[in-house]
Amino acid sequence: LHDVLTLGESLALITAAENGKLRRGSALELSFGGAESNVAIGVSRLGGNSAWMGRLGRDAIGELILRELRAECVTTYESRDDEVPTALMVKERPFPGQSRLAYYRRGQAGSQLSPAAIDEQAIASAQVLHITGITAGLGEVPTSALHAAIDAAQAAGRTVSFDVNHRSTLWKSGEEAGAVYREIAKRVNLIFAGEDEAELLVGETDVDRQIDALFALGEASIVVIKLGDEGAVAATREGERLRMPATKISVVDTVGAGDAFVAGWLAEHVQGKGLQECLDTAVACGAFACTGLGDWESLPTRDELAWLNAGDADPVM
Ligand code: KDG
Repeated sequence: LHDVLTLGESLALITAAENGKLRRGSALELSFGGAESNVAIGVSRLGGNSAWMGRLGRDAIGELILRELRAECVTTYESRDDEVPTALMVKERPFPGQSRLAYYRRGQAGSQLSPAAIDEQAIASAQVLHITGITAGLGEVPTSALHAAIDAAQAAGRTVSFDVNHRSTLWKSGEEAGAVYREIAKRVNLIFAGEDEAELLVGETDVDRQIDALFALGEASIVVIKLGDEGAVAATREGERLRMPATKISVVDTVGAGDAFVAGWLAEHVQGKGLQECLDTAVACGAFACTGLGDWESLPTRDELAWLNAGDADPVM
C-alpha cells in the first residue's frame, strides 16, 4: 500500500543559468517540476511510500522525469502519449533574485490526461490521493480525470487531499477557476489553500471565515490555510484550530515551498499524527524548501529537518 499517490502534470523546467535576458542566448539548465510530483518526492524523502500518476510524451524529457522520480523512490504510474511531447516551463532570471516563468504546456501530454488514463487500482492502493487545481487549469478533460480519480479513491474508502495551487495564467478568470475548484473541494477530505486561493473559492478574506466556509462546502475534515512567510492556520471540523508562524530562514527560492508544506503534512497524516505534529513538520518542510534553488531539489529528509533547529540552515526563529 502506498502512503500517498499524487496525480498531475510533470514538465521540464529549463532555467537560465545566469541573470540576464534569455533572448541574448543564455546558458540553460535542465530539470523538471510539477506540484504533484514535488509532493510525491517530498513524502518519499521523509520516509513515506509515495507514488505519482500522470501523462508524459514518449520523449527524452519524459524519460528524464521518470528516471528522476524513480531515483527518489517514487513509484510511477505513467501513461505515454505518442502524439504530443512532454510540456516545458522556461524560467528567465532577468535580475538577481527575480524570475519570470513561461509555460509551454497547452495541448502537450500532461494536458491530455483523461479519465481513461486513471489507473483505479493504483489509486485504490494508496492511503491518500493528492491532487491540485493545476490539473483543473489544464482543461475540462483533465478536470474530468480529477473527478474520476476522486471517484476511484472514494470507492476504495481512501482519503482525498486537495491543494488549490491556483495558477492564474492557466485560467480566463479567477471566477471561472473558483467555480471549478469549489466542485472539487466539495468532494475532498483535506483542503490546502493560500489566503488568496481560499478567497477565490469562498469569497471571504478573513482566515477564520474562510475556514468555516471551506468546511461548509462539503465533507472536509481538515482545512489548512497557508500564509507564506507568516506561517499557516490549520483546523479540524471538530473545532480544533492552530496557528503557527513560519520558521525564519535565509530565503534563496520560494518555489516549491507550498508543495514541501503539503508533503510534510501528508507524511505525518498517514502515520496518524495529530494536527500539531502535521503542522510542525509542514511548516519546517516549507521553510527548508526555500533554502536552495529548484522546485523539489531542496526538499528535506527527516535528518536534514533537524538542521533547521541545529543552526546549520541559518535560522533566526
Ligand atoms: O509548486 C511548484 C510548481 O509551481 C512547479 O513545480 C511547476 O507545477 C508547476 C506549475 O504548474 O507551476
